[in-house]
Amino acid sequence: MLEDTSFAIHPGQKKQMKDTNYKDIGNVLEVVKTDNGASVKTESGTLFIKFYRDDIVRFVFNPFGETTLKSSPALITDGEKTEVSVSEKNGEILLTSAKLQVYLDKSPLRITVTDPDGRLLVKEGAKGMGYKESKEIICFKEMHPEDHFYGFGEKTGFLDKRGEKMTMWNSDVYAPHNPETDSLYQSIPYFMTLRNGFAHGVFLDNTFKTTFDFRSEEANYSFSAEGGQINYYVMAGPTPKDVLEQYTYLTGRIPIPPKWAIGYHQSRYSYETEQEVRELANNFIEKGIPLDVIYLDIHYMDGYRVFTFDKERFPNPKQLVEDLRAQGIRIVPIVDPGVKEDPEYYIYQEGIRGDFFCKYIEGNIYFGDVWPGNSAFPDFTNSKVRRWWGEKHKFYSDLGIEGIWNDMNEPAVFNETKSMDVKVMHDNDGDPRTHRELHNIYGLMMGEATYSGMKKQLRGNRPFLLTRAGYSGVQRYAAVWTGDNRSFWEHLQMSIPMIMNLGLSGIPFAGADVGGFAHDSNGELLARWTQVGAFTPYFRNHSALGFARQEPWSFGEKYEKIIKRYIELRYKWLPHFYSLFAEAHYTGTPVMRPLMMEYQKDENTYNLSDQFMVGDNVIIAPIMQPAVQHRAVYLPEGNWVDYWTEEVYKGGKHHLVRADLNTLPIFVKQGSILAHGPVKRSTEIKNEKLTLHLYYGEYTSSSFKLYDDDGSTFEYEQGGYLIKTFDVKCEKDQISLTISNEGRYKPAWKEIELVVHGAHENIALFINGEEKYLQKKGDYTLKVTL
Ligand code: MIG
Repeated sequence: MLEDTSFAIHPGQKKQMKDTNYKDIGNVLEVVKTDNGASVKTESGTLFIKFYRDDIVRFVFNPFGETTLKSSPALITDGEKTEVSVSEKNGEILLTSAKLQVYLDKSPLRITVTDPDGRLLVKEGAKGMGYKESKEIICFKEMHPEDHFYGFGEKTGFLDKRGEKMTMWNSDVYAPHNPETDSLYQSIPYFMTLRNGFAHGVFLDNTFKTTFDFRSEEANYSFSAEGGQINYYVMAGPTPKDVLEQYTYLTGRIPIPPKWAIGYHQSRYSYETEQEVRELANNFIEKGIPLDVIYLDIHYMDGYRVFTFDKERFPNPKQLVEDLRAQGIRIVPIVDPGVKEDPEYYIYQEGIRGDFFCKYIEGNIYFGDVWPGNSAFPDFTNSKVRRWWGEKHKFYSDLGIEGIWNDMNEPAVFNETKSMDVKVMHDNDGDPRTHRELHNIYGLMMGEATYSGMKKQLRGNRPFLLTRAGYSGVQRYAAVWTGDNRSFWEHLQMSIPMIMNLGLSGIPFAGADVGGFAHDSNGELLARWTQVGAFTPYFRNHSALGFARQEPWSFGEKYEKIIKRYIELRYKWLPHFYSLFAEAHYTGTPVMRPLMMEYQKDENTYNLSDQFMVGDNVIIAPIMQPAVQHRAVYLPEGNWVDYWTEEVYKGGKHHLVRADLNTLPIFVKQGSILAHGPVKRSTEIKNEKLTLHLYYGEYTSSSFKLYDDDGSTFEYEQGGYLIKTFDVKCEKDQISLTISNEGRYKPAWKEIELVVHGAHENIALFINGEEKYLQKKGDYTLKVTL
């Protein structure tokens, strides 16, 4: 391949001299006020400006035809009625809502968006919106020296994407995941800008291949698409959490996951037989290592035909699922989109008879080579097909299965382009579009089909779905894992900013293959990776065929002990995690956060890629290098308590901390609360007990919302939940704890144990205004039962 030689940088290479001549969308000819904004006629088309709320405004422009307000399936709302005033002053047009101001320069048309105080969000300068005859569209915006950029879904590299150029094109990338690896499995054409401590968001809802360029020019960034309309939203912030709330108002939030899905998951490509799966489960039980899920990768199927089991390897899947379930372990099978071309296979037959597969405009079915060999691909852009595919999952739910793993749904195909022919014409519910346009939503639509189907089959129980591919909105259906990483320390390091940016992209339920997928893992790496995994929202150990096994005991007792300790720690923290998942469900705020989300004015956090927060009061600073027992940790303002030693660290500076292989550095902010449960072997074991840890610190305060519900049904949508809010206020010699309750769920735990850390003598504890306890002895710990 010529690209792999020096020919790639030959001076005559055309590629290097890409045509950058965009046509500007021209001058404003006329402005007409509309319900939620304005319709602006320009020399080359019509621009719609539509407010979705006070704090969200959309810009749509079609340079090649009628502008339409149609949205991609990422959107779950048409917005709400918003007061917008339109006026004209000194030749400039101004649209205002309570939280945003949009200025239009008329010739040429240039847009500026500010907050009500005139603080700049986005501004067009020398260049604005444009297009090329090739049907490309582009938007330039001014870039300021203070700008930092986050989000963009699943990208390699560091947290802050300033200086990067990124392409969105769902791609199956086996193994590399290098800093320069660009398109991965997810396309989330959205980002958040942080400028001088204020955040705002931009979402380019365009399903074509899109590019976000923060590299090519010093004073501008751009976002562009290979086709379609200019169609983007500006979200006002001003905090990163506000931006997430605004973005997920548009694209939806995660359902509360079933409790079992936030436990520990064990996977391998593949556990190949029923026997092997049973032995695996027994091993966990004998060793007392907690486990909630075992995955079945592609070997469970009959010749890789989805919705089948191989009769020899898995003679009695129903019994297997039932027996494991009795042990508190669930089975999650893989389901790929490719359907084997086999006239004697029922799914293929139904797909052909129902006309459910992707086709060319000429009518012939598109076939691609994947695991089962030549295969057809359901056209998930068609709601009939989604319904059919969803109903097919009865095959799994009848066996007692409640979780599905969608892989290869970019879709990945074994060919030169690695995917489906872009000329394939999707049905798109009667509005046919090419694969070039809809490629990036194939995985999202498969997710919708699978999630909705499973939800129906499970009759009231929550399904769990894991997906590799997605587009904005994928969080409504699935958790996301970051695909085929490798057992390298560098990949452990990279997983942290990647998962944080997924969280900043509306996808809070995310994680990487713990231990690394390809390549041989080792004890030290697995131990350190498990420490991290225990605090990432999605926690699964997975590894590939042909490489070292990496179950917790694979590298000897020394490592097994440490790995077990951290899986147990995850179970201890489950009530805390569950509360954070509920927060994500209600607000869009991610479970795992960059420090910048809580400390947006603190520059030290802006590109901090090797530490993260769990909720708003815990900092995890893992060791991610071999043979290293020390690291620098940045702690923002406030006092921080070492979770293990209770040593107090002053914030606003860096510290050198020591952490032997047994230790994951965890810091808890003074004044805050952690919720712990008992260590259990599985979330199915019902020995509920709740312990709250309150970290005393003079003149500190916090608010913690403990969330609980039955963990398995959708009753929480009808008030079947409990939110207990704990407002903490610590003063010189006193702690006031105010507790309020919401919801009607009666939790399994009957009382809460409260452990106060760091309280010195004579501290009075007030609960809802009543003095409950006076600390007498100097043992620095209070124990009361609430
Ligand atoms: O390598 O199904 O990312 O997790 O084990 C191609 C086999 C197919 C890719 C997934 C990986 C999974 C594997 N799959």
